[in-house]
Amino acid sequence: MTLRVAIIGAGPSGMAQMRAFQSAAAKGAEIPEIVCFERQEDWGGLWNYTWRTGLDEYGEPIHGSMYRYLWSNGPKECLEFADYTFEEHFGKPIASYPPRAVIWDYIKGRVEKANVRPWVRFRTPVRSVEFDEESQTFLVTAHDLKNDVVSTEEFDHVIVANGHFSTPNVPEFPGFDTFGGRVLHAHDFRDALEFKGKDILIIGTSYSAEDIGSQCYKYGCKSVTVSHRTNPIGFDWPDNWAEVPLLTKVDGNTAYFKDGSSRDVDAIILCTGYQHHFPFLTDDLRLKTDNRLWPLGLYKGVVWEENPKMMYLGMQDQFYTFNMFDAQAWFARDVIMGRIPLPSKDEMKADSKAWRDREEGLKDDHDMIWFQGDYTAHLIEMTDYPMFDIEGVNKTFEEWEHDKADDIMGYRNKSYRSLMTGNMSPAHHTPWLDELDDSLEAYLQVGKKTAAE
Ligand code: FAD
Ligand code: NA0
Repeated sequence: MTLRVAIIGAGPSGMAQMRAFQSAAAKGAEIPEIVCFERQEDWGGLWNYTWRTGLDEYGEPIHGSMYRYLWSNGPKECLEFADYTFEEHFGKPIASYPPRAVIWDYIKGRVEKANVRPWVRFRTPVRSVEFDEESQTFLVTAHDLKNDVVSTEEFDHVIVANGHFSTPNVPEFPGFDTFGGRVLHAHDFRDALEFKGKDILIIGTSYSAEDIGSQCYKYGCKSVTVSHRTNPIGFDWPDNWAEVPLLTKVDGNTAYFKDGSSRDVDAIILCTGYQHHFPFLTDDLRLKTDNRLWPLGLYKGVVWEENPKMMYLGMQDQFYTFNMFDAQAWFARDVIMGRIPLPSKDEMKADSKAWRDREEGLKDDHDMIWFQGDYTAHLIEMTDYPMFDIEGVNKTFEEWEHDKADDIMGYRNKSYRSLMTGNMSPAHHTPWLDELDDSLEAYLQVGKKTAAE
C-alpha cells in the first residue's frame, strides 16, 4: 500500500519537502502520496505578505510577520537553492539583497516548475494530530475553511513545517495599559509610514529590532530609541537613534529606563521574538524549545526521537535558511523512503546530545555560522541534494556581518558572488536608503544609476 505523508505548512520548509519528493519521483523512484495542509490562501509562508493582522476573515490567526518594504536581511547568495539558482529563475544575475516580493517569486518558481501545487490543500489549517498506537498511524484533523468541513485522515508520517516566527512573545511592562500611544509587537508591524514624524521606542536588540528601526528611520520617523535587556546592538546608528537600557515603566507617554533616564515616545514596538507554537499537537509529539541552533528531541535536527515517524523542519534559529531546509527535507524524504536507516532511540539521543554540547560551546556569530554550515553539509552528505560550497557560504555570511557593522544603513548596497553559479551579483541600481519602492518590478528594472556609481 502507498505510504501517506502529511506536511503541515507550505512555507519554504514545506515547499522544500514537496520538491524533495518530486525530485525523487523525477528520477524514477516510487514516492509516497503527499498531502500538504496550508492555512493561507497561497504558498510561501512568511514571504506571502498580508496586510492583515490579528485574525483573518475566517477567524484564523494571521501567520504573517513580514511587513512592507522588507528586504532580505542577509545576502541572497547564502540562501540560494543548489538545484534552482536565482539566475535560472530570473534569467540573469540580480543584486544581493532582494525585497520580499522578489524572494517570494524565486521560491515559488522552483515548486511551480516541479508542478507540486496540486499536493497542497490551501485554506486548510491542521487542527490536531494524534498517533494511534494500534495502527501505528497518525490521525490528522484539518479544517477546510472554504467549504467549512472538518475531517480526519490517516497518515503514515507527519512533517511539521509550520514555522516559528509567527506566534509573538509579548512581555508586558508597567504602564502599558494606560500608555497614550500604540503598543504593538513586530508580528503586527506592517507599514513604517505609520510612524512617520513619530518618536518610537523599540524593545529588543535582534533582527526585528534592527530592521524595523531601520525601516522607520528610512520612511521618516522622528527618532528611534532601542531598549535592551542584555546588550545594546552597538552599530554606528544615525543621529536620531539612541540605545538605552531596559524599559522599567511607562507613565502617560513617558518611558523610563533602568539607568534612570526617560524620554517621551509616541509608539512602542516590541521586537521581543517569537514562540515555537504547535496548538495542534499532543504533548507526546510536541517540540518544546526556545529559539536556538540545536533544539533537543530532534535526531539530526529533524526526526522526532520519541516517535520517528514524525519529523520537524526549520525549527532551529536561522543563519542558514532555504538551503538548510532543503538539506533537512531531502534527509526526511530519505528516512521515510527507507534509504537512510535510523539508529536506536538511545543512539539518536546521544547523537543529538553531541550536537547540543557543541552548540553550547559556541561563543559568537562566527562560531554559530560555521556550526550551522557543518550541520547543513552533514545532512547533504547523506542524500542526493547537490553539495555546494558551504565554506564559501560561511565566508559570505562573515562578510555580511562585517559589512553590517561597517555601515548598517548601507550594507544592502553590497554584492557577493553566487556560490552556486560562481557569478558575481551586480550592484543594485539604487542605494537601499533611497529606494522607497520595494516592488519586484522596481527591483528588476535596468538602466538606472547603480549604488556603486
Ligand atoms: P514559515 O515561512 O513561517 O511558513 C510556515 C507555513 O505554515 C505558513 O505558510 C503557515 O500558514 C503554515 N501553517 C502554520 N500553521 C499551520 C496549520 N496549523 N495548518 C496548516 N498550515 C499552517 N530568512 C531569510 O533567509 N532571509 C530573510 O531576509 C528573512 N527575513 C525574515 C523576516 C521576518 C520578519 C521573519 C519573521 C523571518 C524572516 N526570515 C528570513 C526567516 C524565515 O523564518 C524563513 O525565511 C522562512 O520563512 C521559514 O520558513 P518555514 O516554512 O519554516 O516557516
Ligand atoms: P527577532 O528579532 O524577531 O528575529 C526573528 C529579542 O527579543 C532579543 O533581543 C531578546 O533579548 C529580546 N527579548 C525577548 N524577551 C524580552 C523581554 N521580556 N524584554 C526585553 N527584551 C526581550 O527575534 P529573536 O528571537 O532573534 O530576538 C528576540 C527572526 O526574524 C530572525 O530569524 C530574523 O532573521 C528574522 N527577521 C528578519 C528580518 C529581515 O530579513 C527582519 C526581522 C526579523 P535578549 O536579552 O534575550 O538578547 C529584514
